[in-house]
Amino acid sequence: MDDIAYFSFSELLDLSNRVLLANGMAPDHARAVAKVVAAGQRDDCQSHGIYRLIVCVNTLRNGKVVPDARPELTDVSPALVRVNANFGYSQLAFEMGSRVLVQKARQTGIAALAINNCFHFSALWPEVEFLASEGLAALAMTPSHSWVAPAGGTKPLFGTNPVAFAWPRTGRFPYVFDFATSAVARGDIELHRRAGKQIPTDWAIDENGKPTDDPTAAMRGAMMTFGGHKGSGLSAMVELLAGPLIGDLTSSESMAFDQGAGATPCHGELILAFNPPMFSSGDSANDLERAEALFAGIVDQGARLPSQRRFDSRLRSETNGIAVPRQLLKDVLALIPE
Ligand code: NDP
Ligand code: PYC
Repeated sequence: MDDIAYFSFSELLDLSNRVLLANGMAPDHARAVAKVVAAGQRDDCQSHGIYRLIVCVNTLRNGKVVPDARPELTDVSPALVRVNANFGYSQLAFEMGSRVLVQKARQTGIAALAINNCFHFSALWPEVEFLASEGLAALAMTPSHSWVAPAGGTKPLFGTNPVAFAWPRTGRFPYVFDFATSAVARGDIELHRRAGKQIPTDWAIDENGKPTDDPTAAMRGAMMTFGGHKGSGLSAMVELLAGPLIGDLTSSESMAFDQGAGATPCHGELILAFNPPMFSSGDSANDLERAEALFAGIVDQGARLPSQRRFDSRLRSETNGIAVPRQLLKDVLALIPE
């Protein structure tokens, strides 16, 4: 039997939605969460595709997340909107806040959305890509749980702390990068463990501070930042801007809040949006053309743009269907109670 099953986007949305509803998530949250995990699978982001349903359901079952939380929006100032997710998943809070963020960035040139008290498990590219589709440049960041040692240290302190950026491009996919400030997302280590595969020895150290190729030992020890002190500095920036700056938890505080439940991290997120025409000193069209020249300078020498693999996967999924490993499908279907 072929070990891959293929789905249309609407079939995968429906499957994800059913799993979440069957585990007590409110319909509007289930719809919003299903959309991002199905999009992750469509774009071949295995660590943040439908595998995340397993983690979501575990978090729903251990009672940490509020499955029907009502996000509350506060219009703080002309350039700042806050959404309190009230201990629900982040997606609905983002949907609510991002509409206001777009209006504010259009009016003021730059605006921020602070999301507080959200359970956060998703990739950030769907968020910055949405803002780019509205003609804005965008930057998003969020902490997680303290799994990562600062460069030169051996004890977990930082989260895997992703940073995502998008730049709008007319008639093309936007320029987007989205990466953890750790050597790799923790989800990737978990996928290696599930597949019985070793990990590269520069991803993590074990509990004795020694490099390890064993995913289980890595998860008990500490993950490494990417690029040594550079990733470490960026990771601290994420802790500060999406933590104390917005009145929310750092990754170690999120871990303490978890009380050993093993739930999805709960903390804040910061999203910034920039309106290019308002920043331009005059000739915005020319500025955007110069941005295109920069991208051409990357691809013309044989390098690839970040997210190109993902966009290619998206187009392939649209033609061939979205690939789901059968073992993963079995594990996801098993989440629906009899
Ligand atoms: P990857 O290392 O897989 O990819 C990082 C980025 O670099 C992607 O935009 C990728 O594009 C790009 N890229 C990869 N290789 C190249 C290359 N050769 N040339 C140019 N660009 C390249 O990501 P991570 O493992 O660090 O993170 C994976 C996901 O996990 C992210 O979406 C992140 O948001 C999510 N995450 C979420 C967390 C949370 O708390 N919510 C915590 C940590 C991670 P492409 O995709 O096209 O390969
Ligand atoms: O893969 O590191 C990760 C992660 C943490 C929270 C959500 N994803």
